[in-house]
Amino acid sequence: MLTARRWCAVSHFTRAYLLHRFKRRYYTAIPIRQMALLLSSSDAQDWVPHLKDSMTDVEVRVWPDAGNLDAIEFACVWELPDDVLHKCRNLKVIFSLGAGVDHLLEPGLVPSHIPLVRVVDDLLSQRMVEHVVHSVLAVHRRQFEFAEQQQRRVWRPLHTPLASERRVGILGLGALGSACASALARIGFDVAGWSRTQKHIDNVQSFHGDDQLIPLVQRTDILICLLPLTPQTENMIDGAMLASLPKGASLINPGRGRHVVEHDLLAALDSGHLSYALLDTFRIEPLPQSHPFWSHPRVIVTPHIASTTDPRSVAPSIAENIRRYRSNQPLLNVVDRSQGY
Ligand code: OXD
Repeated sequence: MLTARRWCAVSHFTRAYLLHRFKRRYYTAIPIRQMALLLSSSDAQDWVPHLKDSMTDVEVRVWPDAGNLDAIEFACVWELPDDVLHKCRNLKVIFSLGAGVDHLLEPGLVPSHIPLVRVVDDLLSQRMVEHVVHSVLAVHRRQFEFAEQQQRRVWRPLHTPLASERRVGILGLGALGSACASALARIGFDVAGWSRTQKHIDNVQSFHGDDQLIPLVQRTDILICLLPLTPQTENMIDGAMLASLPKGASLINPGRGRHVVEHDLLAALDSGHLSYALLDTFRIEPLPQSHPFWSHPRVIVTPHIASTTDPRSVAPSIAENIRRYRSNQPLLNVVDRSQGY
């Protein structure tokens, strides 16, 4: 047994030799765990430089080159192979690369005991504001009717009310919905919004709870859906809700395709009750070639572009959350799995 007294007594060379033997024997048996982040998304290459710049001490690995899964402590995911996260035994936090997390909450896809963080980001909100303001103004200023008149070489001025005479209703007043509500109110629209709990946004009337959903819809000329997709909101925009809109109203849906009962929407457009549907999200994406939305004269299809996550601003906020995790501070923007967002 090598006691402290004997250790001091041995020569410098003997100490160095003994230390060398000790390291060879034990250090090689104990694997040195390096912290790694697994990235899984079809646009992973756009994220890699920004993640690497934001967190120099974390190794960024892109699926399927994941290496030893025991080293993975963080995962940034959008498209995700079925069981990979369940195999990462040391996983600490999962970051969604988008605002919506509905697809990640499909049963069994991500381990339910690991915190899941969603994107809340100014650039994401700004892009959504641009999409929504553009869409509302296009309906409000009758752009689609003038385009149709142009096809027929018709010169016919159509009356456009003032923005203050147009009632806009937003379903969902989270980060995106409230940014859009404020921007539309600043332009002068008569804006109201509906959410589960009451919200206070300047110049925006707040409706909340089940009882106030239909009253919000009944006072709305342009309905915008920015709800999270949950079992409670799936198929919410159905025949009954569409029938509650005033005749001639329009729908803008950058939320999720599964909020809308497509058959009911087509019926409301065909009967003339609804004027236009501007759809950016669909039940199946890409929208199948044979889908009636493609050729419907009063449906405007965009390919899920309303807003996109920008790695320039989101990578630093992922790094900040990792820093918070390591210093035992509460994480930001953690999904409440009981609410589904
Ligand atoms: C998102 C999306 O949820 O792109 O961020 O749809």
